[in-house]
Amino acid sequence: MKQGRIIKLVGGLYTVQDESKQKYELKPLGVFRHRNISPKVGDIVDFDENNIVEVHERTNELYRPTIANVDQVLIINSAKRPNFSFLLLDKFLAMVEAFTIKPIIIVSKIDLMDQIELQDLKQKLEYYQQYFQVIFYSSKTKEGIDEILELTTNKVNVLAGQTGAGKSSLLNAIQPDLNLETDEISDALGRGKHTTRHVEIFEFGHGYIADTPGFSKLEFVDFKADQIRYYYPDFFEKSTDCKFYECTHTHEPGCEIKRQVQAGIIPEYRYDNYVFIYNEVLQIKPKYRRDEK
Ligand SMILES: Nc1nc2c(ncn2[C@@H]2O[C@H](COP(=O)(O)OP(=O)(O)OP(=O)(O)O)[C@@H](O)[C@H]2O)c(=O)[nH]1
Ligand SMILES: [Mg+2]
Ligand SMILES: [Zn+2]
Repeated sequence: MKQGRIIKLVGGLYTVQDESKQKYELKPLGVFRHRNISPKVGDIVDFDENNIVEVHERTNELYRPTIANVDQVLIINSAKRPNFSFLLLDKFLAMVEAFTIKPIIIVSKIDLMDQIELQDLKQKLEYYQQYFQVIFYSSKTKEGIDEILELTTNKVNVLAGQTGAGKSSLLNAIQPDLNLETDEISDALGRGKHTTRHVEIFEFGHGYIADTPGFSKLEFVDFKADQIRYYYPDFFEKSTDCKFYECTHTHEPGCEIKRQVQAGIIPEYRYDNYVFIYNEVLQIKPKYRRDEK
């Protein structure tokens, strides 16, 4: 029996790569269907000549894109085209934290900003740097690429970010022979065209990296409002000083988070986005929730 990692799934056919980089095209044993297991990209599996026969236990699972055993998610936010959005950033951060995966913030297309704009953005992101790694990057000038290469080595990395943010361009810069399809911004709103459509993890140097179709909308369908506070690691850490143990940092008196916003320690935009996400999740109709009976 051999062991390898699933790196691609197209039309029910899995591509598995073993330790010596050899690739095999395999189908899962029919028995998986009865056991309610479906092998996923990223899975470590045992296989014979024709079939995947066993799926190893996963450390985590990401949905949409469906990838197992992810070490970290690189959240790509373009400085411009589309414009940098702290709301999108905070949503992506919360989403990745909810999967208990490590997020890394990459500000892409920094070549499109002038010095003053970039300084201003860097300053606004200083607070985030206490809790997350933040990298400033451009596929045009290649600034930041060494840092990205270093932190992605020996890891299974997933790229996330709005369509047009520059995910495929970053992948092409890391591994030019991948030659992924990128596309021109499609309309005046500066949105891309969802050029990337399927999930595959690519080998580069000594790690794996997955491009994902860009999200235009993030869905918190499986979330509960009172859990969002766990997905803001900064708030979670500071919340030990809230008067109430189960403080949601919205309406409660004696809230340390609100105090720190007022004191200028937590940026107002980070807190406002928290309240925005909290209210958004509150409004999701229970019937759409998979986890509520
Ligand atoms: N100026 C500049 N343009 C960039 C940079 N990176 C990407 N672009 C352009 O931005 C557009 C979108 O880039 P993609 O890499 O296709 O974006 P994506 O995130 O993969 O988009 P989806 O596949 O739709 O999710 C393309 O026209 C790229 O040429 C950059 O660093 N600087
Ligand atoms: Mg793409
Ligand atoms: Zn609080």
